[in-house]
Amino acid sequence: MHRRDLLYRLDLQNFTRELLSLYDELIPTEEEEVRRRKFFSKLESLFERELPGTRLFLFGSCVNAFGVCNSDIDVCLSVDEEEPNKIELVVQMATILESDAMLNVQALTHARVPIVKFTEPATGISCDICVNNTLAVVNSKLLHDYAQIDVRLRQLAFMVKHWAKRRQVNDTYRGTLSSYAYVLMCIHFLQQRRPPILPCLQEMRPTYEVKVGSIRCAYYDQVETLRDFGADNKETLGELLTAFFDYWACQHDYNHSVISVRTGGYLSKNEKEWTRRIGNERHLICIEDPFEVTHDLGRVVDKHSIKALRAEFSRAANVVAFDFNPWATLFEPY
Ligand code: 3AT
Ligand code: MG
Repeated sequence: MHRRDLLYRLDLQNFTRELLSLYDELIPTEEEEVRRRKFFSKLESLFERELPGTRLFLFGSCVNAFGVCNSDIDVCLSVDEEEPNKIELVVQMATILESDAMLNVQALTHARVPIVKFTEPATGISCDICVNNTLAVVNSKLLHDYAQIDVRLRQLAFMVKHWAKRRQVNDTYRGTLSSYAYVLMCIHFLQQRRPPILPCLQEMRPTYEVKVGSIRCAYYDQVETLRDFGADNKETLGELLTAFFDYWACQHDYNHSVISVRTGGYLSKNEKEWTRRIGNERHLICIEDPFEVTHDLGRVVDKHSIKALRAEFSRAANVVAFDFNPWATLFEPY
């Protein structure tokens, strides 16, 4: 091995060590998990009393394995009605939560997905509750199942989410991507490594199947049988994060390609008919939702935010390739 290659290897080893120690710091503690479980059972009792006949489900990062410490909690209220009046229910929940002395209760009735937001005073836990968002519960399970196959997915996604929050490119209201979109980007990326680190669960014999409205959600969920799937690939977290940023900075074909976790590969914008701007949807970066396949998670990105996003990918790629202390510079607040 050349001296230069040897130095590069040593740097990468160092980089991986630093990233893994950050990963450990970001994992929620057992104490936090206990606090969250208590919070949720208290909420369940409140709703049993005040809205009998409904049920609460957790979704998002508190159950999908991609929640870092102090994340908020996403809850779905499930009501037995085909077309419930979601706005009315959100307002009703806000009243219930306010009379239970919750803080900062806000009913966001005009959001794409109406929600009520609040904070529990005793624990400081922030929580969002939406209505009948069964697909989000199912896609949280899919992400959780992928995370059981190879620990490098959780590690990579923690780094990418942490980077996106620090660099302010994790805000759909401001035209950048959701945490959910970033995790899908990580899954897709690990499906593409050679040898692959993750399989494509939706292309395998389904062992789990539910129907959400007209959408059939089916995939192989016996992931405990796949624990060795990525064993032939020896890439470390430092190598993967470097390659991830290089992919989104230099290699992705933004003009033609759609990434698809569902198929474990790429689709073309043409076949998805995501080539024209319709309303505010521009498809400047295309990430297919694994179940709601007409849904592009990149649709929130506009002509300004795509520039900011790609500039951040390039910055990250440069930092990890050339910076003397990449782990420090990479996560510097924007
Ligand atoms: P944070 O740790 O809160 O940043 P998260 O995984 O909870 O990450 P979000 O709060 O962005 O992610 O979203 C909560 C869940 O809602 C994640 C996913 O199950 C669902 N979700 C979010 N955005 C979409 C979307 N555009 N389409 C479908 N499901 C979505
Ligand atoms: Mg969340």
